[in-house]
Amino acid sequence: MDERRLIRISKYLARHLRHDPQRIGLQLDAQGWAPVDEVLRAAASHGFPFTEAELRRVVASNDKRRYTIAGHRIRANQGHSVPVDLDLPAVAPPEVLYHGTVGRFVAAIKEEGLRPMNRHHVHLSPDRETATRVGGRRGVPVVLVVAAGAMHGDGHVFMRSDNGVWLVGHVPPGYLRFPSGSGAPR
Ligand code: HQG
Repeated sequence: MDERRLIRISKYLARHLRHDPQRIGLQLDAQGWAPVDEVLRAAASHGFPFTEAELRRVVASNDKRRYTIAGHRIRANQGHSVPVDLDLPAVAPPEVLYHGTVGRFVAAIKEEGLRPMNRHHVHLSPDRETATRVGGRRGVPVVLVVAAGAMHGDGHVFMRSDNGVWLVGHVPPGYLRFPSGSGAPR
């Protein structure tokens, strides 16, 4: 199957399973699940038909395991802007996690810490390579080091999504280490 088609389907799923289900008349339940057949029907009736085989292929082959199919239902593993309760257990994080961003956000982050912006949580990466990729979506990546163990010790609740992304409500600036030379606003 054409790689570009899989990416288009994945982006279509992200849009409607994370951000804008109403656009195609889709209803997510409180935990973000939608019936697979309803997703197929809604997409087809809004001008973007794909088959169940294609959908399953996207879910199985997705580079970041963005979606889970369980029984006859599908949901996005994280990244929602619509209110959903993923019902993930709180877990103790490793001592250190990483966040990839770009230089133009650094001054604000030094001031306010990391905020969820349009999502429900701040997303943190388990390793530098992943954080570098995340930051690189927006420009030259700047990788911040997060003292996750210390935060957890101070009572901050961490969760890990089904695809290994760490989630937390907010990271106050005192728990962040910035690379030298990343402070100048651009
Ligand atoms: C920045 C993708 C100013 C933050 C990726 C980031 C990830 C602030 C942007 C997942 C700030 C938000 C999440 C503050 C944070 N002032 N800027 N106080 N606090 N920011 O996309 O972490 O493809 O919501 O640094 O791979 O970039 O969607 O978060 O640059 O895993 O599956 O505000 O999204 O995965 O951007 O990315 P985002 P993110 P998917």
